[in-house]
Amino acid sequence: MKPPAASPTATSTKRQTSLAGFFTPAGSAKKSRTEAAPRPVGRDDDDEPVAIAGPSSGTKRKLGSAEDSAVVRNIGVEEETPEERPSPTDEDTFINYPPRTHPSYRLPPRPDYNHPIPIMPPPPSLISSLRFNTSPRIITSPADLDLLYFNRFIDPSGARQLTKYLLEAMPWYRVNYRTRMGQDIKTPRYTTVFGKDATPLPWDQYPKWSPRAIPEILLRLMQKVEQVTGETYNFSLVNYYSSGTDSISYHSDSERFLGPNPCIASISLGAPRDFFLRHTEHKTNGLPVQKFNLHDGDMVVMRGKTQHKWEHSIPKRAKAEGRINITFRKGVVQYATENYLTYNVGTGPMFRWEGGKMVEKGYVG
Ligand SMILES: O=C(O)CCC(=O)C(=O)O
Repeated sequence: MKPPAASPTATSTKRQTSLAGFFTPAGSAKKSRTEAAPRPVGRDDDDEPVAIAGPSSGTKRKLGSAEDSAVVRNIGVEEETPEERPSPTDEDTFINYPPRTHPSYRLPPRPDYNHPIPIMPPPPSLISSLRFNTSPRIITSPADLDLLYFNRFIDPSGARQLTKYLLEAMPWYRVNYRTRMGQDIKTPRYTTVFGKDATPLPWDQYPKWSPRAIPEILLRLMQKVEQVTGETYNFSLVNYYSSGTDSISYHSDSERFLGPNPCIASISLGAPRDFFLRHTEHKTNGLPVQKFNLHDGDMVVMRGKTQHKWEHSIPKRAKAEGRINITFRKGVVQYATENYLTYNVGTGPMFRWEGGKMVEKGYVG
């Protein structure tokens, strides 16, 4: 059993507002140990084909299918009402911001590098409201599963403010794409992505897609998550599920561009949603689907063999309120940047959260 490694980084409760020293001095970056040859891979099959282009469209999943409506058997998570859920046990705040260097995220020339819209800085009240539960439950059964479950990683008051801020501050996309098999896919949720792979390729030399700097609040969260997971990351993918019809179907994040045994940290904000995991060989080994009901502020960290042996999903539901999901991952080759921008930003219009709803803003950036 692998205990969560504590980071050696010192804790600081003071907010540092200056961005001076954010840059990595030119030429100081060391070559990444994890650099590997790029290998193009297709989109992981996490979105369902939809009927937007005639014959190639696939079957649409019915809401509340038999599997989806099965009673949620939380493993490692007691059934609790929000009021009964324990408060954070280890309440500390952010560390080490802004970073001067980072082991896997090569810092951008500017903190707002390639943002399609100005992303308003997080209000100091949001920063100071964030408190963290840094004591996870370790879940290593059934076979091949290796999870850390942080009940209310972010405490409720901070989580509420963070949800509102992210909704309003982020550029959002609803990506449509065609698979190599010719299927047209409409991603059934809003997405956005920031970050750059660990290679030393300069920010302005990506031929197809230019990486976007990780905005302040996500970078702060990333550093906190690094501290409690003992891993480093360089991408933040953010999903917004506006209702129960928004979803992500069974997939694994086992792409080669994430390196072997990728660790993915996944934070939930807003309304609860079911999160299912099924073993890749469940049809032969009979392992049951593992069902969690993720609440506001919870964090699940998938590590070890989990991405290779288990698939995860957020199934559609007849009724659900808005939920944001933030993931942190580490891309080790250039293709990671291309893949994530292609499938989480795409070439379609941008949306912004205005007046309590998503408003299409056209093509920006
Ligand atoms: O929303 C979630 O909790 C899961 C998101 C996810 O699986 C992904 O972005 O790959």
